[in-house]
Amino acid sequence: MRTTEDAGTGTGTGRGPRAGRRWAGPALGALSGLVAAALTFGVGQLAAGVVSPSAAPVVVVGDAVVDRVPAWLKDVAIRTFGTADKTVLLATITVLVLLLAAVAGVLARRRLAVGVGLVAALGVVGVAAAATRPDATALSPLPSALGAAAGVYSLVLLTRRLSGPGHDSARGTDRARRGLLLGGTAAAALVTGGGGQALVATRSAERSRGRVVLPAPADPAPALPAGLDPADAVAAGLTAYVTKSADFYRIDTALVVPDVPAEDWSLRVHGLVERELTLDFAALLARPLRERWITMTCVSNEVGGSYVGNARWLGYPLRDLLAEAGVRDGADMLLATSVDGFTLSAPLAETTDGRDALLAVGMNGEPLPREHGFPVRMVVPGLYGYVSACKWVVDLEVTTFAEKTAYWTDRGWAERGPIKTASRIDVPKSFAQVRAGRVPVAGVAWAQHRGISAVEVRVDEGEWRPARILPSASSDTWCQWVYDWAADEPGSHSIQVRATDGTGAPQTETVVAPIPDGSSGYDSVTVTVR
Ligand SMILES: Nc1nc2c(c(=O)[nH]1)N[C@H]1C(S)=C(S)[C@@H](COP(=O)(O)O)O[C@H]1N2
Ligand SMILES: [Mo]
Repeated sequence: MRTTEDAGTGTGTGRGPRAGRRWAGPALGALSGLVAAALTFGVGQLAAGVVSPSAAPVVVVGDAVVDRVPAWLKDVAIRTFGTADKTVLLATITVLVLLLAAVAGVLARRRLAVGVGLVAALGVVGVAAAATRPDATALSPLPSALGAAAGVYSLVLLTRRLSGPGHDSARGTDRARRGLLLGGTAAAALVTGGGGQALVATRSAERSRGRVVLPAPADPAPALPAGLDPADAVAAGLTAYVTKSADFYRIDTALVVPDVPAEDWSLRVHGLVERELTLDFAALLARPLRERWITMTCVSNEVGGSYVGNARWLGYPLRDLLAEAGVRDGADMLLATSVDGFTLSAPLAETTDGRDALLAVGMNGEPLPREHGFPVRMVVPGLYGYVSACKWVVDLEVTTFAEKTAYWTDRGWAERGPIKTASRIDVPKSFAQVRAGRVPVAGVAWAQHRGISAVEVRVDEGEWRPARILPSASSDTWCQWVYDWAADEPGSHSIQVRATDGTGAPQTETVVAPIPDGSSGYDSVTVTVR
């Protein structure tokens, strides 16, 4: 479709009112495209609020991207953006779509079919992504399809109405009409999008979580020993022994937190077992539950990093559940699947050797927060999260490493993931200026299930000196340590820390990156004494 404005631009002289009009056409087109895209997102979000939050157009495309990007790129993204990688990805997709929509809007003014085709193609990408998600249902493509339909419809409407003749005769009313159309569509986008957001916020998992009443543990966690969290060190920045759930690191592949009401949850245990089992939430809560302090660590944690946290977990021992199912000979792996399709391969040996490997329902005295796996997740002391801590777990298959692989092991991470002994300096912070005299150096050290037997500190690569290890609830948690440094010499100094685990094995000095089986090397800080 050719418009009068477009026809006129060819003769513009580059200055004055004509120059303004030369850009008016494309600018209106771009604006139409943007507003149509906004309506696409709005309608898509509204439909997602009804169907499922994870079916929102940007989210399904993001999920599809996450599953398809090569492992190296994923590592770069995690290294660059840390836990903000999800936000960055969703924002990138949104900006790309908006740009393409603006282009579609411009093209539509010359040829409606081309612009519409571009918007429809974006819709097809969304529908295809939605339909191929592992948790896809028949309704999953609906938000993308409805969103794209609204986008196409509004683009056609805006292109036709905004490029019609008549504006030369009645410039004022024309501008008002344009404003009304664009503004009206933008308002519709806001209302549908906002409504969708509101629906998502009140989705069932949130309400379900509010109704859950956890039973008292049949086997409670030990009381915390005295002497933890020395006030001066904590005030200076030493990590608290117990990590508040709200501060607990979050690592997962889910772009939106899976929405699993406890009433709808069930777990299937199958594979190399004598008897298949299915367990629902009420049946799980009815079992005698065990409560334990367990420190979790992510294999992606860099030396000195913060992807580690210590919480009080309430759950049912996986070992007892598996004994009930009867593990058959030859099995060596437990393949856990999350409701969103994520899988992990936990070694059966560590899961059933008597340690407190839990099918957990509680964290720090409350139902699991949704981001941490509500209603049910696994927690296994001593193994990195990617081979043990399946959140939103719905399926446990007893199998073998020879037979099956899982999400991260398919992407180059090690098959076995025992946590490496590590220690971290929390205070002083790197590049801190400290007053000469007694300077408290403090941090945490962990070697889950082996425990920590010694922590040592050295300054400027001098003698290793023992730090004081504070008591901990069990060998399955980290411990805090404190070292009193007599900082007498002004100037720049480097401080290093190393730990020894409960078996007497020293922490590895060799510096390696997290991939494939966890980082190693000593943490260090440089401070200036004045
Ligand atoms: N469903 C699901 N479970 C998962 C993951 C995931 O991506 N999806 N990530 C694992 C990884 S790599 C880690 S380190 C822990 C992190 O648990 P948190 O987010 O509760 O700290 O969860 C594990 N369980
Ligand atoms: Mo992890």
